[in-house]
Formats: sequence, C-alpha cells, structure tokens
Amino acid sequence: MTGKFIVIEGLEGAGKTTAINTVARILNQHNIDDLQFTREPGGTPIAEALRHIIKNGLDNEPLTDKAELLMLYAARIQLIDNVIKPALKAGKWVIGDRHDLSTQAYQGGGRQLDKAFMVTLKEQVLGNFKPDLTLYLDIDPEIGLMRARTRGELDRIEQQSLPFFERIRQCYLEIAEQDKTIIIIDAAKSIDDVTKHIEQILTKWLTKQV
Ligand code: T5A
Repeated sequence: MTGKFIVIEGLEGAGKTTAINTVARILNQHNIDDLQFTREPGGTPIAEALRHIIKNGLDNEPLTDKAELLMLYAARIQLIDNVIKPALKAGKWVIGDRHDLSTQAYQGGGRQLDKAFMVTLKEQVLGNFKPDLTLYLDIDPEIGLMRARTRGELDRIEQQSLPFFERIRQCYLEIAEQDKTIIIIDAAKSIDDVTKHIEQILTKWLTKQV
C-alpha cells in the first residue's frame, strides 16, 4: 500500500510548525508511524542549497523573480523524485511543510508572474503529482509577520511589503475555494483552537481513507 502526502501551507507565522506536530501526533494515534517530514524549498542537499539562496540571496546579486521561480521548481523536483515519491512507494506517509501551493500563492499572487508561464512550468515539472490533503492555515499577514518577527531577523522574502503578503493570502484563498483537497483553517485563533480544528478535520479525513 502506498502512503499519503499531507501538506501544511500558510503565510509566515501562520503556525505551520505547530500544525505539523499535531498532524504527526494524530497519525500516530491512528497507528501510522512511518512518517517522512519534508520542507520546501529544501529537503535534499541540492534543494537545501537552493533554499539558502532563495531565502538569503548571494553576494548581493539581484535574484530575478523568474530565477527564483525556477529555483523553487528545481528544488521541488529534486525533493519529489529523490525523497517524496520513494517514501510514498515504500508506504510511508509524507508530511510537507509547504509544497506547490506556496509557489502558486507567492510567485503567482505575490510576485505576479505570468499565469500562462506558471501553468506550463507546473505541468512540465510536476505532471499530475499533487498532495492528497492540504491544510491551509489562513492568517492576516500583519498578525503572521508579527509572530514571525518574534523569531528574529526577517529573510529576503519576509522583508516584502504588506500588499505582497495580502496578494498571497488572496491567492491562497481563491485556489483553496476551487480545490476540495485543500482545507482552510482559521489560524488567527488560539493555538488550542487551531489544534482542535486540525484534529477534527484530519480524523474525519482519515476515516475516508480506509
Ligand atoms: N516560498 C516557499 C515561496 O516563495 N515559494 C515557494 O514555492 C515556497 C515553497 C520559506 C519561504 O519561502 C517562500 C515562503 C517563505 O517566505 P519557511 O521558513 O519555510 O520559508 O517558511 P515560513 O513561513 O517563513 O516559516 P515560519 O516559521 O515563519 O512559519 P510557521 O512555521 O507557520 O510559524 P511557526 O509555527 O514557527 O509560528 C511562528 C510563531 O507564532 C507562534 C509560534 O509559537 C511561533 O512563536 N504561533 C502562535 N501564536 C499565537 N496563536 C497561534 N495560533 C499561533 N500559532 C503559532
């Protein structure tokens, strides 16, 4: 039996780290213990090197929006082919900290890259590969960035303006409304309430998988 791919999505400071721990705990309670954790961009040596450039830049050379997009897909396909697909094939369940929905929201909505180019690129790189379930933690970017700031300095992307993050949120919501595999979680609520909502959603979803 192949495993399933569950992804946690959301703006910076939405609470993805806590949500990932909650998902893992619930899977364990359902005797699903063989878990593979991934993060994007990243998760393989090459993908982690690309992550470093995407988040921090390199030697003050301007990173163009298109180059950023291509690096994200290069990192993603390294991760899919070398980690995610082999894990799923071996029956592991994969819990992803971000996946392609981030690209649609950040590079499509935030950077406003050409839609036709993005559609073609996605089709060419990913084909029909997609998560079985995505939990999108919806947060007002002002609140999310405030939470993220408590962690320390903001990286290259986190330093963008508020309208950039508002466009990203809008894009996340628009895509989520059209895709039944994406569930919206109100991440402005307390950690306890968010955790309870995730428990509820995931438990219900798991009963449909067996
Ligand atoms: N990116 C990524 C793209 O542009 N395109 C892509 O295709 C991909 C894959 C990745 C960056 O790359 C961009 C997006 C990102 O800018 P990252 O570090 O993986 O960077 O992602 P971040 O979103 O930056 O990670 P964060 O750690 O900021 O977000 P989290 O994980 O959602 O936040 P978390 O869980 O650490 O929470 C932050 C703080 O808030 C508190 C936590 O305790 C923590 O202190 N918190 C709450 N406080 C109150 N109430 C709640 N409900 C709370 N939930 C958490």
